Amino acid sequence: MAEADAATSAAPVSGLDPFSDEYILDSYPQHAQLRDAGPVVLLEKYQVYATGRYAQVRAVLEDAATYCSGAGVGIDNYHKVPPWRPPSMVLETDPPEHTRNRAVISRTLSPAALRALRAGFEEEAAMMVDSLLARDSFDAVKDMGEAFPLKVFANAIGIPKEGRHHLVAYGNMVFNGMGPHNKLYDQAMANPDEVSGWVWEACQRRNLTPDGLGIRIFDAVDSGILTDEEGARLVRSFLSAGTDTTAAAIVNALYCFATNPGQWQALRERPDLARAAFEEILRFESPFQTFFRTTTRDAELAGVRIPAGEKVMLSLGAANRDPRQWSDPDRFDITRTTTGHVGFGGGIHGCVGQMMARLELEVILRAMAARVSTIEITGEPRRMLHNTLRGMEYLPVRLRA
Ligand code: OVV
Repeated sequence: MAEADAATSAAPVSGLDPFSDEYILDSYPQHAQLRDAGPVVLLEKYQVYATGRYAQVRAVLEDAATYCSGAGVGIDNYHKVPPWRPPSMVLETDPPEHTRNRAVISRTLSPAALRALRAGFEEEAAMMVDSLLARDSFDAVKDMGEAFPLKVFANAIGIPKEGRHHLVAYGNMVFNGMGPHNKLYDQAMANPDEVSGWVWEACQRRNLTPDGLGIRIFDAVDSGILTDEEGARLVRSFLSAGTDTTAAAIVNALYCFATNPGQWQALRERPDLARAAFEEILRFESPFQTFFRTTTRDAELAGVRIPAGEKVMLSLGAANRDPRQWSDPDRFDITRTTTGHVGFGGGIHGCVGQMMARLELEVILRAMAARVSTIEITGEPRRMLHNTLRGMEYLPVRLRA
């Protein structure tokens, strides 16, 4: 926040490209290079600032007045490049609009509302795990990661059953769309009208079930806080943020336990660790790897100058493994203290759906812990090439009772 002065220095320039195949396929050594290049660096290729260090990521998250979201949280500055869709009313806004809109979403995700969903989620998780146990092997990406939120979360919101696969394509647009206009961006945006059109229809009041969470957003329309269009756009946030992120988290959970069988046995012995295990999964394999803020004024971060109007990339994935913050960060340990991880972001924009995500993952991990003795990868997994999310494209798995 301080004006640039003699005590500050220009950011070191880095040749890293966090959106390249090379970086995505081998992220952890690359994250280390990003952190070690300095507390804040200038990414030469994109001319944006970036930090992968925990302390600086946290400092930016906690200072929304200096590092705003209203210019978009992808690499594009919406004041210069028009957004590819009408901006999100929570993700891509600043106070006071953000505060008002977030409160509307927050109310629908109350502890009581989530408690009411638990029994149904447990039943679905048990059915899913039983049916997967009956198969020789399956693709954890399609058959678990995508299948669970497409059924359970989409039912909870109350959207139509037909065409839900569009949600996965839409999440790909939203999250690849936060990156540069590279081949991943172009692939994700291949069929924009059909996908966006389906999602927008699903957000309309007339298409939402009377007992779901989505329709509750329209209470704020009835009380005059939002217009109809704004109500639909807030429902769109559920659908944008709640499918691909959770799908990646489920797949990353399977991957973590399959590759750390001792940790799986630890969870089986103590299923009450399910919630703690999920936090460690988010720290260790963060689904939401990267997003951006934009400086509202000349800023200074760890002694480095960042001029006003610049994009700053936050690498949550790198911060969650920063050895300056975590001891033995590259060890997956479901008994460690994960307090303060930034897998859900933080500050005023910290994930508003995090209790929903925790509920989904907890019921899956508990259903598995009660039934599954071993998790085995049966073929060559393929990592997902993606500008923002960390997950798998294909993960063949066998579960044994
Ligand atoms: C957290 C998040 C990710 C993607 C989209 C949105 C939110 C949204 O509000 O549309």
